[in-house]
Amino acid sequence: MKQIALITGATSGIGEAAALKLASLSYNLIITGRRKEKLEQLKKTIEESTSINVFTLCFDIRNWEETDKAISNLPEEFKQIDVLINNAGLAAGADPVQEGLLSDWERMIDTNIKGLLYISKMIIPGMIEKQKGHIINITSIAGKEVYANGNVYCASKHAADALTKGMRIDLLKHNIKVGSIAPGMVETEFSVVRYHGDQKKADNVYKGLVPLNADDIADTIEFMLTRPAHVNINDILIMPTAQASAVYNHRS
Ligand code: NDP
Ligand code: 8X3
Repeated sequence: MKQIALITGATSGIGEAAALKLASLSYNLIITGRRKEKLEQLKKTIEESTSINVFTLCFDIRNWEETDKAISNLPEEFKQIDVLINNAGLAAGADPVQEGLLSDWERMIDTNIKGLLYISKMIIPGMIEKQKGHIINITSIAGKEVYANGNVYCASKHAADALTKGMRIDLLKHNIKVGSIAPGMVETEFSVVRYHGDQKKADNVYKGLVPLNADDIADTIEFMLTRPAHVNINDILIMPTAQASAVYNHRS
């Protein structure tokens, strides 16, 4: 029987690449996001080229009732989830804290912290019942370091890093692996979202250097998932060669 993986935020970037990678590793998939057409397109792409079954869940992870309803109503054949990739997340804005927008702060805190908690709360009981599971949280270099104008995004990713550690401790006795991947710059829709749709500002983020791409993170997920049962990778900090820290980059 195929194992089942649930990937949040699979409509673009890292989540989409992770879905394609996990399909190639023979996982049946539950993919989530708010953009229904993108979810349906990805399901079609995977199901047309593989023997993988894909179930789509279109909901806003910031909303507890929607999250609860989506997971509670999974069909029987998708209920036994083996792997949870907590990927959905975003940065909104890059302003000094004194100029930050309340709406940006709420989007980041509600998605990156509360969303991660909501979906985990729904999935963990099934893993405890089986005494087996693997949770990978996509955190960030922003969860290790704080940089200018990163304030609330950095705080939300520090929280995701702390939650990873806390989950690992609490789930230890249930044989559930918990780990995180903390990427530096990855070229996805991330910067377009951060700059509220300003493509020019987004392009500038990657100007003169080669950033990571979403497949690099999907490869890292594969590495973590394919370790033997007695090995858990706690955390991987992965950067482009041209990036040494949150603030030191080499641009040509
Ligand atoms: P993308 O913007 O390409 O993807 C973000 C995904 O999150 C989308 O699928 C989006 O789906 C989903 N998402 C966002 N908000 C919600 C919501 N409220 N409810 C449900 N789904 C949501 O960015 P990335 O792939 O780069 O980002 C993935 C993760 O990686 C994030 O947690 C990000 O913080 C982290 N990260 C990214 C880095 C980078 O440089 N790109 C570096 C370090 C970490 P939809 O819009 O359809 O809802
Ligand atoms: C995304 C990477 O450097 O913008 O988490 O924080 S960074």
